[in-house]
Amino acid sequence: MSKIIDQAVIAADNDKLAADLKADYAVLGEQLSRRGIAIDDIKAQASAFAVALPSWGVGTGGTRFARFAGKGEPRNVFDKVQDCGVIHQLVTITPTVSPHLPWDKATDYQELRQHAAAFGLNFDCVNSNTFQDQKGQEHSYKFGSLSHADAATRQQAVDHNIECIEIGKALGAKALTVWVGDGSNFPGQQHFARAFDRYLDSNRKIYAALPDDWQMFLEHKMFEPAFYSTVLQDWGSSYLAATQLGEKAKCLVDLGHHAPNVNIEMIVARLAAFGRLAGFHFNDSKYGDDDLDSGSINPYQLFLIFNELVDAAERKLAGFKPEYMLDQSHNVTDPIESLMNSAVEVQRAYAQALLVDRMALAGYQDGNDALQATRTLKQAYLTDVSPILAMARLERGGAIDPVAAYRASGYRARVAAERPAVASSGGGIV
Ligand SMILES: [Mn+2]
Repeated sequence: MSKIIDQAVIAADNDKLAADLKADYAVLGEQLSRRGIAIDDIKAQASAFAVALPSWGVGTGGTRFARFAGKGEPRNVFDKVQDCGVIHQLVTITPTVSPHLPWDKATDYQELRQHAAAFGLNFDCVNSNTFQDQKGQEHSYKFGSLSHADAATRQQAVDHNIECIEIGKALGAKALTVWVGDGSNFPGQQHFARAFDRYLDSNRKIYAALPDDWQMFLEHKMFEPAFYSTVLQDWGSSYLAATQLGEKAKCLVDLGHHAPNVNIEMIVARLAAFGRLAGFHFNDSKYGDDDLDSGSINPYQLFLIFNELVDAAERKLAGFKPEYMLDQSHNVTDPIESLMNSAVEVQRAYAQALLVDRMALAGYQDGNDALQATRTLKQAYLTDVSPILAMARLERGGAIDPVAAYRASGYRARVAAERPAVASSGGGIV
């Protein structure tokens, strides 16, 4: 496997930190053993955790107002995959890339697949794009795509999604994620029921093109780019659509795509209980679909989501196999650093959730002991699992401190010299 970052640089940085890590791990192991938890078991589970990288995330994002390009941004999908390879080498828990089409179109997908495999990467869910017009496209998506009033425009959007499935097959992916920006900006602009019917009808055509072992992930979003109504605006609409389409259709939860204060962990529990939880686009937000780094604003929410996921996994719910993906927009940081940090934050929430004393929690729930129930969750959440995550990385050849090792490697300066600045290779907010 090609290692982009010199392994000696990682080893040198690890050497500086290894003794402290070993001591911290031993102390935490002792604390956990008093709670009846074997630290090595938690480490093994954290080590097996994986979250996919968004190909569009390694470039600098942007807002409606401006985009401030970074140095050495990827010029094409091959560069994006290489940057993802850097992340995976250092954090060891990001073995897949979720591509976005047509941004990531290539002339030879076998070559692209081999390029990724050389970094230990595979391709995950393929994302279609009918929220913007592509060069030379016959019909505009200005007034919608899969739900457009015009049949030819809808068919063009369907055809694009089917092409995404074909490319995904060549890349070894097993799922298509469909998010549309369709909606309206004015009351009365769109007939809600007819628009949703057209959306469903188009999706049925896409669903019919799915291979047997594929899934179709429906990503809902409350608002933006449409600011009055959105055709798939909430998890209820998403669940309705998924059940209409068939059992291969599931609901994808993007953490930024909900109304403020919505109880996302409860939505997760509901979708998991009824076998329709596709997976996640992880990010964080303060106001809306801010696409901030995972765990940067509300890490307790992230923990509570993983609390439901660990609970669902332990209860072995039918059809429960959620896909984890990051979906963030990086405007003021090096995207590689943000993605590494975010992958670790998601893994952290998972490891914390593994520490919940579920037997005790069930007892408090059944006994109506609200305070002790919530303290049980807090005890897990307040445990600093950093030594577990760092030890897992170290044992897999990654970095104890990924950001420090990355900075020591000089990778960004190296690619800045190799990659002349481009306007944009596709990125931003999805
Ligand atoms: Mn998303």
